[in-house]
Amino acid sequence: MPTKDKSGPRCAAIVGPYLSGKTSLLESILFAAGAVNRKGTIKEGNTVSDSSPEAQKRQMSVELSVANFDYLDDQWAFIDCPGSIELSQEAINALMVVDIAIVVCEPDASKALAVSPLLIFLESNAIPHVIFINKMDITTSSVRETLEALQGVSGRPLVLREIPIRDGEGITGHVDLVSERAFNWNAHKPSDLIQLPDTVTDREQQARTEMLETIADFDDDLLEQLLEDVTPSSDTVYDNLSNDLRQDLIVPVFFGSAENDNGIVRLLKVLRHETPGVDSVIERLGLSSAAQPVTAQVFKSVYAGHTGKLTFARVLSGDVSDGMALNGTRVSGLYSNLGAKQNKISKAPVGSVAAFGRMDEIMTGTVLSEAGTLTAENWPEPLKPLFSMAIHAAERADEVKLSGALHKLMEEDPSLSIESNHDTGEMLLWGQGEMHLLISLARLKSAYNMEISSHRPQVPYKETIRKPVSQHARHKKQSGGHGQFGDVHIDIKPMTRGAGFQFNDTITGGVVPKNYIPAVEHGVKDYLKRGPLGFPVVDVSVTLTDGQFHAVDSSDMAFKAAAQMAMREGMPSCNPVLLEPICLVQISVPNEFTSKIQRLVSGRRGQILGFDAKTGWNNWDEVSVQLPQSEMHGLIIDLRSSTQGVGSFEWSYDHLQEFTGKPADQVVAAKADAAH
Ligand SMILES: Nc1nc2c(ncn2[C@@H]2O[C@H](COP(=O)(O)OP(=O)(O)O)[C@@H](O)[C@H]2O)c(=O)[nH]1
Ligand SMILES: [Mg+2]
Repeated sequence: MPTKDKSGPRCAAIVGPYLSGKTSLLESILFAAGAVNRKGTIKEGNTVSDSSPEAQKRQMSVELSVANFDYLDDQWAFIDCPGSIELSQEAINALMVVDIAIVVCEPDASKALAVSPLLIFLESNAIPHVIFINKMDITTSSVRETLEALQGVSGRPLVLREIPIRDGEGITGHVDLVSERAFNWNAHKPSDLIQLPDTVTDREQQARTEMLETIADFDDDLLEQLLEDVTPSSDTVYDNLSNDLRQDLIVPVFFGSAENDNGIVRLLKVLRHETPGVDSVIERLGLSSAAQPVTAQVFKSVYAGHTGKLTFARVLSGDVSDGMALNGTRVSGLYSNLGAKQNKISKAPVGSVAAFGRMDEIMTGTVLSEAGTLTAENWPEPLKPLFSMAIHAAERADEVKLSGALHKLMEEDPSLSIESNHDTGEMLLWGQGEMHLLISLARLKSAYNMEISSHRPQVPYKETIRKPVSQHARHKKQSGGHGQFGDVHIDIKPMTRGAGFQFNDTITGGVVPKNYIPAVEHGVKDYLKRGPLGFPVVDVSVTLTDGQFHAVDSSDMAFKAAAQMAMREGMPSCNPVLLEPICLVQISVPNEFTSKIQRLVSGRRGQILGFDAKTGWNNWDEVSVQLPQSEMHGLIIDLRSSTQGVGSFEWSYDHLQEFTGKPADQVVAAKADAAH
């Protein structure tokens, strides 16, 4: 056995697709380590992780939870991450601070694709990771098949570290390929060491050879030994396995059952011996050259009711003590968590994960230090918004409170954002999908007791004209004392797309006195807020060419009214047309789905501009598309459902485009209805 790194508490993230059994695995690990006396279950809602009301209601993890515990003489912090792709910001932030990731998978080849985005993230950040194939108690498919499918989505060679012992369909134990020892599994009890069954010897030899050959690719000495038929010492094999894992050259694969507590101690022992220390995290974050006596990376912020704000951080160097000032803010309360259970501690040593109390100004992603001068160069940007809903407080009186609560929610979850849409007057909540937003709204209700109404956002249509018109209008009123008089001739002309609005005058001889001309422009602009079709008008020029005034009765107000009248009367003859916003969308999918995207896009009145292999993404394509904004809503939902949940996109507003025909008429009719 190799000597293990004694550098302090270590940290592992449990990640993987929704429902693969991550929360159950953590529970099983805590049970095996003696950190809980009785195992909770997802069904009963009493697991250490998933303590929030939203998690219990949905029986799924909606945010990460931290569990600190000891195993043998080591301290560990495990972070259970939600699996839903809509909540992946949590996992991304957690993964940046851990020493190792445990990727939990279904024992099903057809579901391997679901881990692809996660593996790509781990590889691109060189985060050491192992795969744990769970639910071996109910699987009927072979480990081989699952492994092959997983290899198809992994950029690193997978190294199977054990093989199953089968009895008919069921799995009764495993053989460790390094020690070549066999174990018989017992439900909820430790495994028994048994003699290697004859039925597995051939398979064992073959799998062991494959394992050795893979690691020999990274070690010439080992390769030589294999070529010369020398059996390498188990120290050599262990050293290679842990070095390759630490450098993210290989991905060891284990299997078991979180439900029955099989393969769990095996996994814990591997982690104990092969997990690197915190130094590799410092390097990953880009902080190596910026050493300071005490540093900690913040990866999560939570507003926890009466406790106030909790800032979760991994201590990267030194010891953090309660009361210490970091980045100009005092740590007021220091806690070690076991799920929702908080233990007050006085010191968080290097390597540990702790919750720091009441650091109100400190945001997720911050590097804490006494000088407060550090930033993690490689901290990931928040995920870009994919789906939105227009929201408002059901009670008017809650509007101010809503804005405060939303800001807290965004602090807790950087993949949420809000936008006040200038054109439609709506407040939009943006996130990673419909469920993500529904969970956020449920949290607003449970944490801030606020009822929110939500609906599909309006599309900010505009309109323009296709024909020039000259128009005369006179505003004249004779009521009582002072009259009103303004008279204008204007030319209304279309302009090129994107030109906006222009106002000119060609008045000579003071037929409209200079001081009234701004009022004419004012009147025109006022009208353009809502054109003949009911939408803001763009890309027109208006020129004041002639007019008349009255020495007593003319005024700014009268000229403004005359200009509005001229627009109102002239514009309907200008052949108005609706403009719809078009977005530029970069859709990323595994290339087996690229042809499906074509259908998805044409079904949404979109246009494919081209596609290419996505750089750095094994077997993924990036498809460039133009899509009307009205078709963007729900795109992520359809995209995920046609790509086994993994497709995604980035988008930006591109241009306005004429929108005609029946769908356009419907938009105009709906707007007219809404105005009545
Ligand atoms: N049969 C079986 N079911 C499991 C196993 N692990 C988890 N489950 C079940 O799978 C479901 C999802 O588990 P959970 O831990 O919440 O998955 P997570 O979404 O990855 O955290 C629950 O109903 C668990 O009881 C396992 O090893 N075997
Ligand atoms: Mg979970």
